[in-house]
Amino acid sequence: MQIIDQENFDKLRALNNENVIKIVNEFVELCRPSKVTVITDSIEDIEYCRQTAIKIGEEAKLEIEGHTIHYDGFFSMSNHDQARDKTNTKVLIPKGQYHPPAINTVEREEGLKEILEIMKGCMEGNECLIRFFCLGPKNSKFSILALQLTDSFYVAHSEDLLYRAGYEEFKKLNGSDEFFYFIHSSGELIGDPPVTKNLDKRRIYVDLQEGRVLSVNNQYAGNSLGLKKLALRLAIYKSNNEDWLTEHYFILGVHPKGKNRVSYFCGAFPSACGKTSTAMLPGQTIVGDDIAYLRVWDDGYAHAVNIERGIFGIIKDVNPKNDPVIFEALTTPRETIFSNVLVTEGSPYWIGDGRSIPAKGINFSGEWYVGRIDDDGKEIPLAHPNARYTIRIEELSNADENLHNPDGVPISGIFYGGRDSDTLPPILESLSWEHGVFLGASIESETTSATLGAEGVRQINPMSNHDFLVISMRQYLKNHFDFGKRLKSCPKVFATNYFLKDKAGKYLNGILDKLCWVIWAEGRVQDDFKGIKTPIGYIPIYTDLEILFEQYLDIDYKEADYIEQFSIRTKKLLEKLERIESMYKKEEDVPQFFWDMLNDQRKSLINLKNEYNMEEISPLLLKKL
Ligand code: SPV
Ligand code: MN
Repeated sequence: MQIIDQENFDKLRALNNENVIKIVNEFVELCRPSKVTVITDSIEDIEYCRQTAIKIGEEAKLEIEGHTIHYDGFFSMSNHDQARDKTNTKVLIPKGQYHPPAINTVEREEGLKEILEIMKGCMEGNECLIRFFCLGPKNSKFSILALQLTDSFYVAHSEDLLYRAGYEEFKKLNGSDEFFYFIHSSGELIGDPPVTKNLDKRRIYVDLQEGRVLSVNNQYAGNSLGLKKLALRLAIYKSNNEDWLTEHYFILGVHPKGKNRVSYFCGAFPSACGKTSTAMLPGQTIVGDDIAYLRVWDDGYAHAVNIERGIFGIIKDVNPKNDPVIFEALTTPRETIFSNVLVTEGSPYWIGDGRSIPAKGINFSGEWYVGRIDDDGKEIPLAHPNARYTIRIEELSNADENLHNPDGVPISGIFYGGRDSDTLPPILESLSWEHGVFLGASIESETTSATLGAEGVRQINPMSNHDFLVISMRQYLKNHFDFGKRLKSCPKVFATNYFLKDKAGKYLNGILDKLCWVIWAEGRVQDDFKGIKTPIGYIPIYTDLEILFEQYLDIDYKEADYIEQFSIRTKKLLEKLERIESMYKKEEDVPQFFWDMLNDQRKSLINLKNEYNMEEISPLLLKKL
């Protein structure tokens, strides 16, 4: 290899791993970069990535120390690279094997042929970085190592913020091939800042057989960073063929006032259903906001780790009122990458930041001004709705002390958060572990203006993992169910819905009310509160909520509000069961417990409706049962 000099080659050789050398050789030959640089865990190597990203224009410095801006390829509101590309992300399935209907698949040989052809020479004229990371804490049974080849310094820099360094960990592999690997190239670049030119040739192909993902002609982190949603898919495959879980979960430490204790919760929420804001609730601590691995631990509890150490968060609507902790972190000096926001006089602005909108600036469309339209005649917003920030969790004042604990944290509860205006109450607790799996499998969210198409369309998103399920629903649900059965003490499972509306379309809850639901759930797992048993799960007793609202939010929570929010809407709930049934009927061999649960729910809701001879049953009536 001529394009790799002796110093860099020595860094590779020091790993004593022929598998790594083989992969590097194969893809350097295919992608033909002009130079190969191996990045170790040293401060100088890491700093090289960060500084070069700025030097070559993939990032630019902002006014505040440590802040930079990066733009992903952007041409118009309908043709861009600022979100995950579901259409061109495909799982390679060997001939004759089952193609899960929920995701895009392609026959393996055919898919490989296509992407390897696109990748021929894709790094020409560019430098290829070889990077090593650890998904999960170091020295932990949970963790998986990952090798990343990329020609994007932005990708390499983002991964420094988001993942733990792994070069030294690779040495401990003793030559084994027990690691995931990711090959990424932004492809041919145009413009200043440089963005991917050939978006029509954007491909992200997941090769389960080899434990690798090939990704080309893109820059957006959800498509390009191997360790984020690409590794999520590989880990879902691996864990479901073993005995642990990979989930699209945040991990939150809940600290009720005056109790001197912490209980850890996981939570899965589809986009725009309050995931990050739940993980960031005031007075609580954060372990992670996106992806967790869970194992049955020696103490009989489920333990979870955050496989990341940073946050790639949606910046829209982050303002001092809704998210004081993040807003503070984003407006003070520290290493932070802003992507796809507006920059005016060296400062970043985004939609819903609570400040007055600047008249002009630079954003993904170049020179931007209020009222500017794109080639499709659409008004260009000041920042993309999916504009993001990348930051380390340790930088936050609410970082949890167990963030890097190799044993993870014991999980007491799991939240599944949906979005509907008229069906589920704000919080309920499942009747059992299997009912909890059913609740997770039936998370429904209504589409919002953040995605193209009609608003208010309900979509079922099992465990918020719909886009990443590279295995059959049968296998996924069965493993989830079995996981709980192997625990001495199962986490209690809760469903949240922050988006209930009244008949006039007004939200029934304030943005911070979720703090009370979370504290109530913590009290349930610690046996502090009694619940009211309903066919769909346990709901809170009014007087407990009245106290919590007063204690945590200084709000006088009225009984009438409680009745409106927690009534059991039998008609709407039965309609929801219909939707769940019709979606799961499309899947092959859904486990029997799921159908039993669905049928039980239906029967008991019909009984309840008949017993009271009404469609909406007040929780106060139920209490008298
Ligand atoms: C999500 O969409 O769930 C994210 C951002 O966490 S992305 O990296 O694009 O997947
Ligand atoms: Mn996510």
